[in-house]
Amino acid sequence: PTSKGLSLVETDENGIATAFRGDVLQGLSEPQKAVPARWFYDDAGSELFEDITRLPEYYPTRAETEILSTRGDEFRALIGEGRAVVEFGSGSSVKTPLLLEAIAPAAYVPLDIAGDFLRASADALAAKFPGLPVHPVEADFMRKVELPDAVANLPKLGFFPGSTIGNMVARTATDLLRTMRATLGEGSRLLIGMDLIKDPAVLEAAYDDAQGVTARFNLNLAERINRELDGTIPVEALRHVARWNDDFARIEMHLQATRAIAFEVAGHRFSMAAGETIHTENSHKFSRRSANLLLLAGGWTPRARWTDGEGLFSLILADA
Ligand code: AVI
Repeated sequence: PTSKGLSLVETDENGIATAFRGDVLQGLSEPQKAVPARWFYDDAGSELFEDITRLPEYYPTRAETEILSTRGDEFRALIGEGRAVVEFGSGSSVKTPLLLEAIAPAAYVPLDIAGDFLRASADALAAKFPGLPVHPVEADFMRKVELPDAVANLPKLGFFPGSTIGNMVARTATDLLRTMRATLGEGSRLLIGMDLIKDPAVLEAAYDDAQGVTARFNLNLAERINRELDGTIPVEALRHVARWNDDFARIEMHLQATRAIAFEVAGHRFSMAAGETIHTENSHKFSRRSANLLLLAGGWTPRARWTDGEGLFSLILADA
């Protein structure tokens, strides 16, 4: 599990993730079957996600990296030096160094639920920035986190790149934004990536690439259920679907049954009619206004906004 695993996973004595089992059994029992997207990120899913970020159709990583690598002077002027950067999720190998180079922070605090991943990326960052105090904290950032004493008196900059906020429905997203504000405290700022609404054809291609990597990422969730929860899902009878939901301005990913199927998960029986789907992910896209509204609802005042040259993706700086 890696930095996209957004919730605490408890395991029972059999090593089975009880939270995973609970979410899957409940989600498969709903009229619209659904499994929360955080369960994509086992080791195989995390590797597939890394592959996705390098796909020609998947523009968000490239666009956000372009902003971070070309607007450093503006970040430094607006954010100022000497803050403690608190990253929600372990630092990505590319984006975090770009920000740290630009704003010369006083400390770096990556927060992540996955301890091994956190320590590995913290070590890599510390090696790259000798002299920068790095204080990794193993924690579920969906809840308020106590930051290390060493950064208690420093002004904070929260960093939440990647548009991971878009994987949450508005209620969860506003809860997280408010929790971040509580974690970071008065006078803090937040630099957050939010993907933009665009031509649905571009969006659907980004989530249904020609090489089929996103399809494998989605199908890996069914394979993970089979591996970890004694599942018998006939994965060959599921197909990856990515569709634009215009009412909610989001790409939805589903696993669709190509024929009527029946299977077991953790001793419970389920069936799907031909054409029925399991909803596996939402990826919300934002306009300038809807992004600002979400931030305001979450307790943050937007102050500055950058987009890449093609206007595909935005990074927003907001004040607590
Ligand atoms: C992690 N998250 C921001 C990705 C996204 O674009 O919503 C996850 C993803 N799902 C399919 N492709 C990428």
